[in-house]
Amino acid sequence: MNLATAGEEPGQNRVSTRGFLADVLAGLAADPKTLPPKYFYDTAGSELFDAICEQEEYYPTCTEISILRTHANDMAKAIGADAMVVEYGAGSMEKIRILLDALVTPVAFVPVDISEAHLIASARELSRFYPSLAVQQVVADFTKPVHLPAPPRPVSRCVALFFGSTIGNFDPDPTVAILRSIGDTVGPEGGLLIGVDLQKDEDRLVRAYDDAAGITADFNLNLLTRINRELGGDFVLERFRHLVRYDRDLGRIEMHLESLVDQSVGVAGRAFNFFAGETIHTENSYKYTLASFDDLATRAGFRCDQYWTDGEGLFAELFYIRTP
Ligand code: AVJ
Repeated sequence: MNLATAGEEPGQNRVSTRGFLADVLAGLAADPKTLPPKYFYDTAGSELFDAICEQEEYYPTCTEISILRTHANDMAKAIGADAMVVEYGAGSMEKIRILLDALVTPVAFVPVDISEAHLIASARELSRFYPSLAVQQVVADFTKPVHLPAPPRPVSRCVALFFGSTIGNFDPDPTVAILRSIGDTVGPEGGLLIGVDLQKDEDRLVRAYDDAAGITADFNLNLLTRINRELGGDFVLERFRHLVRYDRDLGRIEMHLESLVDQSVGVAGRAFNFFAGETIHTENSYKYTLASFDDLATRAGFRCDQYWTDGEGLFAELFYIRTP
């Protein structure tokens, strides 16, 4: 068992305060205002995200889990024995365990995530269940090329796992770039098993991002709490509200934080003015058809080997092989 964290110095949060500050100042100065969704996941945000996944309206998590449960053996067959599995945006123990239980003698499990605390806790827990599996986590931003650790024994194939429709956070061109960089990481004949949220009726989509219990609203607003705490911001949370819309043309859910009043907010000694109704665009979540996603993956140098969906066609799990 290997629990060393590659990629960054131990004890350091990968999201440097300087990078966070620069991104926040640039985003709030932009028109329209925007903040990158990767900053949602501080400790509180990661916990809120886990709570979102338990909301009845948020269908992606439970749907993907049921697809994995139903087809794990076929997926394991497609991946093959003695694989190194690299999980991008390492999140749910439940999902990875379903696959690990089906895989034949996997060589190593490499979770890659930006939240070090979350990553280490998850890796520890996983190691308890798979004592003979090398768990070699990497703290990294997966939008950039990832340097993989050396496996403890020879690997037949390297397979990236990208669950949860996390890829949906990115616009189409960056998506192609990320998929291409995953292809470079796994190498020729490497694989990619990716979960993609599918287009469906607007009402169902909007409810998934605006749950009745208000957990997604808290998740969105927590970004302001984080800015207040880490960057000396003075956002008053009561003066903003969680806003969700679906852009049918672009096929994406958008999350915003809407200013309820005309106001000025300070961050790190700088002032940002908001008019009532003005929003900070905090997240996109693209929804695809099988064909529209396949188009992006093909552009990134992958060919689809197999895919699996649920009975309602809500979500898809696609297995790609990198073309040489
Ligand atoms: C983790 C990016 C897949 O887009 O559905 C959930 C994040 N945001 N609810 C998504 C999220 C609001 C989630 N991803």
